[in-house]
Amino acid sequence: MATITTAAVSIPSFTGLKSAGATASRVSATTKVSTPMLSIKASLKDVGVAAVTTAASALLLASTAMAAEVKLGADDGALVFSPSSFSVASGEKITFKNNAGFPHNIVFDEDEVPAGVDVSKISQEDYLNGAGETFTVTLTEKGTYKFYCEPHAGAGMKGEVTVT
Ligand SMILES: [Cu+2]
Repeated sequence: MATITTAAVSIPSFTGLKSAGATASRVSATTKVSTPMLSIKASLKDVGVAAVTTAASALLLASTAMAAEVKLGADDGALVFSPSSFSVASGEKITFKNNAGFPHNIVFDEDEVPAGVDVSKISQEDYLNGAGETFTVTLTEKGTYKFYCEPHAGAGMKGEVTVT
């Protein structure tokens, strides 16, 4: 309950800051020439707004960084996962995306995942056939997972992800 209350309070206050920013920008544009004092005030507000905007951008970047994208087939057409070895944080989204040489699939090896992980729940055995088609999985158990693409494993399409 406490969490819900906090969210309900903080979201409107952030929206309030944003709309105040929009107003400040308009004031600045119309009053700069005639009233220096107002102009300075407006500029100060703009600085505050800029800081808020930067914080929002940083948040956006942080959330983008918390997701891994793996190309199925390299840009040069090689039958590989790209990258083929990477790390993610527990709970981070991993998106596999058809890039070249499809169809592909993503099969986690039951002998090469942390104990207790059910590979049938994290694998995508049905082929991804279309350009840009994606499969997203979230791994929570820490450790190393190995996976491969069934049609291309013989050609070396194998990968490894470490969940930290
Ligand atoms: Cu493949």
